[in-house]
Amino acid sequence: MAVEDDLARARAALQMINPAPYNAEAPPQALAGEITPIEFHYVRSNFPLPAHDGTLEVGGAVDNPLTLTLDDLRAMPAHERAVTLECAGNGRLELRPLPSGEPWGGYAVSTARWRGALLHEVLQLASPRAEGVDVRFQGADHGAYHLNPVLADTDRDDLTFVRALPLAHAADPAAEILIAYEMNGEPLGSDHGSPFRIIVPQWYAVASVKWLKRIDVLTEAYAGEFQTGHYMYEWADRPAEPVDVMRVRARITAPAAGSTLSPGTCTVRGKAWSGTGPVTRVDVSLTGAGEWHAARLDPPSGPYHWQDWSFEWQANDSGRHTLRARATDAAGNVQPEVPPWNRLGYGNNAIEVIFVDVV
Ligand SMILES: Nc1nc2c(c(=O)[nH]1)N[C@H]1C(S)=C(S)[C@@H](COP(=O)(O)O)O[C@H]1N2
Ligand SMILES: [Mo]
Repeated sequence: MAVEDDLARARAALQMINPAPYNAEAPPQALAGEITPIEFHYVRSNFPLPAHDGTLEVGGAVDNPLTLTLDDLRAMPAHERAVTLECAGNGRLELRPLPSGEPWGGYAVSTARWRGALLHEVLQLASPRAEGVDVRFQGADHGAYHLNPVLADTDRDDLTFVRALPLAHAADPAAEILIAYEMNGEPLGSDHGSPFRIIVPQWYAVASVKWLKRIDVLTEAYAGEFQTGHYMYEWADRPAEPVDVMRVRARITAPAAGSTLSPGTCTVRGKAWSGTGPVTRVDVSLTGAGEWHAARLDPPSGPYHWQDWSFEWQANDSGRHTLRARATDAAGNVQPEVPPWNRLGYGNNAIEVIFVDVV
């Protein structure tokens, strides 16, 4: 009972888009601050909340298999990073024709401070063999899954959430991948993967496996429903590609879409992020057509953290106005005008358009 009350409280501030499995967007104010409060952080789960026995097995092609507890992870050097997580399906609702999948608007994105042990140090303890190719992460969550008609019956009846990363990335100290047990200074809550989860900076959040139960080093590339079935960009005109790093994107957080303003100076502001970041410029358009104006862009306060931008708009003319914001990142990626349509609706980073009225 107490547990259910806690869960209800934790979920009260979110915009639910699916009750079972529980999926919910952040409220717009989640994007206002540097860090999203836990109760505003979006939640995306493919299965019901699992039971977790508190242990983590590390095995497969390793010389030294391990069983770790939360205390073991806490006894290792702790590492903390603010990491912006975005669901690969964020913005799916804007795509036409509407792909199947959770109908995310634009708020399946949040930033939290994650603290945990470093994955590469855990892997070092286990000592992967030279023939290792991928590192596979298994969640404790599982259940019926009928979203892919080509799945084997056994999987349709009971599938577990599993993802993998290339061993070279998982074992790279520079990747700063965490086995996180704290979020914003508190023990991980059940919706976010308690007692511990993976956090993969810069990747769409599907890589950040919650309720982590097993880590296995594999000697071949992993194929599985959440790796090579779903979470693939299925393009109309070229071969499919795996969903990996977050595409460059800006959101407008003020003024609110559809709001009415008085004439005068209006500060247009928002957030911008990229998995191939940092973001190096944000431009604002006030007409819906060309004519982009450079916004002021704050430097990132961390390597995996969304950035603030703002633009002083002289909103003197009454009437309806079209505001757009477009981000460019350090790798030279720019947001497209038209959402990149793919069958399962991932990676929509099209330029946001809002309307406001000056009266
Ligand atoms: N075990 C497990 N991990 C998971 C998922 C899941 O369904 N099961 N969903 C993934 C997806 S698609 C996203 S977007 C993020 C969401 O993390 P959050 O709920 O903490 O925001 O978790 C990822 N990790
Ligand atoms: Mo996701």
